Amino acid sequence: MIDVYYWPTPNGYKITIMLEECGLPYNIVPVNIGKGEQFEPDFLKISPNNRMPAIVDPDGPDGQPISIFESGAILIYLAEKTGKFMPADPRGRYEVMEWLMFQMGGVGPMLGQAHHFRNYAPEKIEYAINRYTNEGGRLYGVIDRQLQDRDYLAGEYSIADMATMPWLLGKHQGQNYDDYPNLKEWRNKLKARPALQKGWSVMRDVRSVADETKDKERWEILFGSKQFQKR
Ligand SMILES: N[C@@H](CCC(=O)N[C@@H](CS)C(=O)NCC(=O)O)C(=O)O
Repeated sequence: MIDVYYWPTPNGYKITIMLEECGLPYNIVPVNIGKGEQFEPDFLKISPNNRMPAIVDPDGPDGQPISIFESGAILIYLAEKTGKFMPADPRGRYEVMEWLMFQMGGVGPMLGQAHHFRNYAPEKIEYAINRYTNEGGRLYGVIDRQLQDRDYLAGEYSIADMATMPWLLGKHQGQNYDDYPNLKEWRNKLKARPALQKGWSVMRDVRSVADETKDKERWEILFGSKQFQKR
């Protein structure tokens, strides 16, 4: 069974959503990033960037165990393992890759910064809040335009949709879904999928933004000196 090194965050949800959509059995190995478990030497062996998610599949492509970190790489791995949610034909496959890379390089990092400066930063820095909120709005707009004439980001429902949807957190990122009607419709359609709902709810009850901002130890681990120690 696949071990999923996991904590309930948008990058974690991507993987549980895909596993649920594929009907693959999995075992959750919690990595409590608020307690610093991402820095444990054993975890760093499979995820050298001290970030979750990561997976260990005892039945890798050559029949041997394989570990993978980076959520985009994990999604591609699972799509190739199962033959699901990424077309086999090169044109369709590159289209999925384009939108997956757009999520990994743009939507995740930029909206993550919007979320950080709006909700977690100890000082309210207007320049940073505006920069990332505006960039976030631009990215919402790109998604909205892409969905003008298709149902899913890359045509068919794919790992690109699963990667992007959990990252669109609306008001936490200074965005209003009503300003992006195609995005809103797509998001509602995805939210109605039972497998997506199941994957998106794994351990969700253990975290809330309000608790995180109040918890100084957690803040220090994630954003303070503990994060930047040489390892
Ligand atoms: N590019 C990575 C990013 C993963 C990432 O940022 N994970 C966060 C939670 S969403 C994490 O593990 N944070 C722990 C830390 O900052 O120390 C991926 O997509 O897998």
